Amino acid sequence: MITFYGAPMSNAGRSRWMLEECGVPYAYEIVDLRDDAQRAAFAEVFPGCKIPYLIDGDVRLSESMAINFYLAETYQPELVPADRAGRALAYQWSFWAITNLQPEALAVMRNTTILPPEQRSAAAADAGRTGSQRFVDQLEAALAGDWLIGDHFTIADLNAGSVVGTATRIGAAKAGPRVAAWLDYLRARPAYQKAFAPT
Ligand SMILES: N[C@@H](CCC(=O)N[C@@H](CS)C(=O)NCC(=O)O)C(=O)O
Repeated sequence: MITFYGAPMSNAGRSRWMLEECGVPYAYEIVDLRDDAQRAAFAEVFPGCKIPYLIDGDVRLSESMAINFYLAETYQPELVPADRAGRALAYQWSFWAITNLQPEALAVMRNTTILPPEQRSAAAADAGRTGSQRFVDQLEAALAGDWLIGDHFTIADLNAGSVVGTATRIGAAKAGPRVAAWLDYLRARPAYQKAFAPT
């Protein structure tokens, strides 16, 4: 049985979504890292002390994108493009989301909600909005059909969609019509609904 450590409204959401896409049973351990006792207990399991974290037999993994590739390749291989160029595109969109868009959106979140008001910077939030919009516009131009790669849903849609969904939901960027329709398809998926249902 897989054990999955995560929490609502965190980077773990995209790996929980992938677990639901794979349809494998798993034990969901919710960890509140702001709670000292829970943090200490989780550090015994994973000294890096970040969620998501996954244990599947001998496999122990952190990093949501790595977890998602492992889960898809192991349990739902059709989510990973079979050809090398398609797989490279899946990596491209996954890294694009987590290294380009996510830090910009996080800058908006930190400077509008996470930091105490006296530590927030309006300039940093504005810069984050500008950066986020640039990347979401890039995606708008790249989305030629319904999905990022080929003619069906892949891990690229899930990994990128999880970050784009957050960036647009918090108002870091506005989705153009193609991105908005794509996000609607993603949010309508039963696995998405299960993963993000209130716990
Ligand atoms: N790049 C990692 C980021 C993981 C991460 O930063 N998780 C946050 C929750 S959203 C966390 O565990 N923070 C606790 C800490 O940094 O101490 C991933 O995508 O899995």
